[in-house]
Amino acid sequence: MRIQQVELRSIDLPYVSPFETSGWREMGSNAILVRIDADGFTGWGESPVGPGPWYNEETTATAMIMLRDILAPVLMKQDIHEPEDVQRIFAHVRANRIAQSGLEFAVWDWFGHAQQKSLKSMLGGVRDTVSVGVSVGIQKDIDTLLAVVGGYVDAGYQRIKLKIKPGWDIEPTRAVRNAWPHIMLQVDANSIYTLDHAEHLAQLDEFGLLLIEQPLGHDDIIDHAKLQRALKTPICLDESIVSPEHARWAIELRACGVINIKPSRVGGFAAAKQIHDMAMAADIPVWCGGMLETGIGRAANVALASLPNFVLPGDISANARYFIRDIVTNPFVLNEDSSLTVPNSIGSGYELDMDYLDSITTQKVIVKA
Ligand code: OSB
Ligand code: MG
Repeated sequence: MRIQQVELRSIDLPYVSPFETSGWREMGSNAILVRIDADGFTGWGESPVGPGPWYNEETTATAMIMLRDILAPVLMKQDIHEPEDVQRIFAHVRANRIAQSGLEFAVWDWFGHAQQKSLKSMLGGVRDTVSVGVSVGIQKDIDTLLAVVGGYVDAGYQRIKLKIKPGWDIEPTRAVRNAWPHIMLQVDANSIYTLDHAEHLAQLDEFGLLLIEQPLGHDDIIDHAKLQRALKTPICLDESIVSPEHARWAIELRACGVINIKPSRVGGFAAAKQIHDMAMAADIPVWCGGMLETGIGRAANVALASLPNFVLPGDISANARYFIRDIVTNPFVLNEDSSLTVPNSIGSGYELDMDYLDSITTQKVIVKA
């Protein structure tokens, strides 16, 4: 197939509450949604970017320009025989992986619809449900944190991830661990610490955490390998693993015991699958991270998390944890065992609420072949 038209939408979709990490605060999704049309079929994707370059180098504005001026025109000049072709076509594009991933995802979705297959079956998923948890942002004080976590535990979430930063790490983690001695607990620093904090971070070892996510530099692997030797708790890399090559480097250097896979961070599902397979061969468990995706990206993450080596709960909470109103009419609902059910329907299994999507669209750009 050859893509005839790409439609790019900027959106403004408010979160139920602000989301705060060690480095930034978000009020709503400013993702770019990508629609492709070819041969009478449509595919949708999502590039979950935000206003500033706080997670990686990309922003809503840069992703829009990359998609409009480079990625869509390049892709529309090529025949695409299978979704994996996109990774080959973009092999010479540097960085800008979240932008790439929105288009790649739309191509997977297009093939799902054209070939009447579910994304789960296309990716090689093996599970009917996937275990999930919640990522809890930085709160104003520990009482508020305990109330927020308590709400999620009452809603049925059995794994909690706490965002941490200097001044908000050991004590909040201790408080949550004391309140819920048996819950699966992990922390995420979003690159705020340095090796000088090794002894400080080792205090987290007493809380029986599943993992400590991305304590050091967003592009570091070497210092993470050093830090891992000073910690009992497994380090999980997020920001640092932007490609299958980076995953191989981290595994060879023993920089982590766990990998967080986000298809958007690594440029798409082909790369995500390669990292999954490589980690499985090296006995490194993986889990599916999130970028506060809308119902479009969420459904894709659920399908990906049904692959065999996704053995830890994902940051893929029910849609209602994120948005007052999402852009899909069939949101995921949490099952009693803290899981989401993987759709078997064609594509990734969501139904778009087009009128509502139109109402939260702030800019629409059409690129024609
Ligand atoms: O570091 O995992 C992260 C959200 C946006 C950007 C980066 C991260 C996150 C989260 C939330 O932790 C994950 C989610 O629930 O989508
Ligand atoms: Mg993270």
